[in-house]
Amino acid sequence: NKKGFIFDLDGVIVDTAKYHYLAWKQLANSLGIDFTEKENEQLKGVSRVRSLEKILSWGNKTLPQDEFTRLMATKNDEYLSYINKMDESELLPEVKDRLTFIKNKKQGIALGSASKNARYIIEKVDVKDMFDAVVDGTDVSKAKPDPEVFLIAAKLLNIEPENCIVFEDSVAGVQAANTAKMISIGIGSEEVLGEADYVFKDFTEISEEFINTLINN
Ligand code: B16
Ligand code: MG
Repeated sequence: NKKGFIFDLDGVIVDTAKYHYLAWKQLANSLGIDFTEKENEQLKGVSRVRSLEKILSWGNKTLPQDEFTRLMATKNDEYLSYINKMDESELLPEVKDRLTFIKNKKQGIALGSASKNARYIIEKVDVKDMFDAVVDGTDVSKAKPDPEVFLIAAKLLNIEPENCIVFEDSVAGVQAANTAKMISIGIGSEEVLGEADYVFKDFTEISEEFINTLINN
């Protein structure tokens, strides 16, 4: 039997949240809007458009469409200045080992990310070859918690959603996996990700035995 293992990117494979934070903070502050790590938490798993809408609403600001579009590009340029410097040393602990283990077991592996930069990032940190399918922010029309991103991934893997397992660090992503009828594994704190079927702090807590159980059930 073959299972589909679907990985979110930011917060699961790499910690790019810190770069999103720096880029959004610079942008928000330039508009006179306060932006702390607490606000940044609320942008996890959220699309770029929706993120800027939220920041503007926190600052009680509205912008004409062309200015909005320009600021999104400014944020992304700043974000990419950090991404350009990334290498495999920024992979989160034991992610690569688990990917290799799953690959050696001949299971399906897909990426399911909201980021439009996902393809570039997995190349930068040298895990691109691990994935049989990649679905990112350029492939979906509906953002998480809509299950679209994971359903497309399952389809590309040619594996039924019921036989897929999703690793996610965001609440919206866990909800998307649950709605898709996939097994949801939260990466982070039980307090935040309580809706997931299982929660682990990070991949150091996910044993090969546990992965074997997922494959065989
Ligand atoms: P981009 P994920 C998400 O990635 C991030 O968690 C979220 O903070 C970001 O706004 C979103 O990607 C869009 O990213 O601006 O690069 O298109 O967690 O779904 O891998
Ligand atoms: Mg994430």
